[in-house]
Amino acid sequence: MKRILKGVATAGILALALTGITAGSSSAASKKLIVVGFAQTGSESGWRAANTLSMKAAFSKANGFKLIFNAADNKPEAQIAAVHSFINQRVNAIVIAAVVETGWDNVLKEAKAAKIPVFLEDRTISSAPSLYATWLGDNFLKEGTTAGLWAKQMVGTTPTNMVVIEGTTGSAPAIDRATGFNAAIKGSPIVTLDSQTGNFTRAGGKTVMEGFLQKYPKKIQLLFAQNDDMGLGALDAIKAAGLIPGKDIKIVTIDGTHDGLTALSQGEFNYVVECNPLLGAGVASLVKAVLAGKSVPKANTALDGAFDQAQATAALPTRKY
Ligand code: GYE
Repeated sequence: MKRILKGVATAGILALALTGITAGSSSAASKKLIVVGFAQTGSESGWRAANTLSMKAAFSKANGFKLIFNAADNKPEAQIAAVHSFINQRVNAIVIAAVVETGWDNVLKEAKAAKIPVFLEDRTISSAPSLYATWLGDNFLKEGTTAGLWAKQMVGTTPTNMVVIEGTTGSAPAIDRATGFNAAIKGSPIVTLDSQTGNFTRAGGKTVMEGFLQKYPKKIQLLFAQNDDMGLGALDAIKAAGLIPGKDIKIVTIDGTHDGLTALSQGEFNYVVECNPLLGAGVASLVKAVLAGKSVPKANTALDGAFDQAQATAALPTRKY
């Protein structure tokens, strides 16, 4: 992540989204389709479901693509195997939403040797930028910072015990959101009692929160869940313990899915930072540009907002994911 963001101007993803994708539909049938292998993380969350839909819609036949889709059940080995298989199938381009940041060098070198450009979607990796064409995703560090600044401002001078439910260990969003959040709460009276992974899933969030509530009875006042789904899972555990989410335990999450904003609108969450999953059109434009020999920025960042209760209520009727 750091490597990419350093000194890179982020550029017009909206412009990209608007240009590349429109050409096509009627002439596409007569043209050769661009074969793209997409290695998706899995189907861990509502965010992921929206991201998969967005990618499938953008990489459609009407837009000139043949998409080979693989979901790796959040297993790094399975994901690398999928990329190997894309290389063996001689696809025109490979898109990866990397489960974890590390372990990519060898397979990316193979793709490079086979002259197949690789596009990173959503998550960043720690390999040298020369091993891939470009990345398009959200700014996870900033999301963590926004969540942390809200927490700091919310607690004011009141000593507050916090627990954290982390995303997939070793994933860019888990690493960067923690870094941003921790830096933002520095100097505040927030004490981190515990921090454990819930793998970005509802079931994981519920199990981890149950453990926290047993281990620290009546002590927890704030929960930072690194995505909506884990926060939603935690709600069940909090209610089962006879506590009121949003009141007895304040909750801040990241993503801004329909379900997350609904919980916020109902007062069960207290703040939600947005992470836009609708990246398909932007990625498809980048693929077309690179295959056409155009130069593109190495990093392309989506813009994200944040919501309090009133803003969530206002946004829900037109929320697209
Ligand atoms: O926050 C989480 C998903 O990589 C930004 O992955 C994405 C994260 C998202 O499963 O819900």
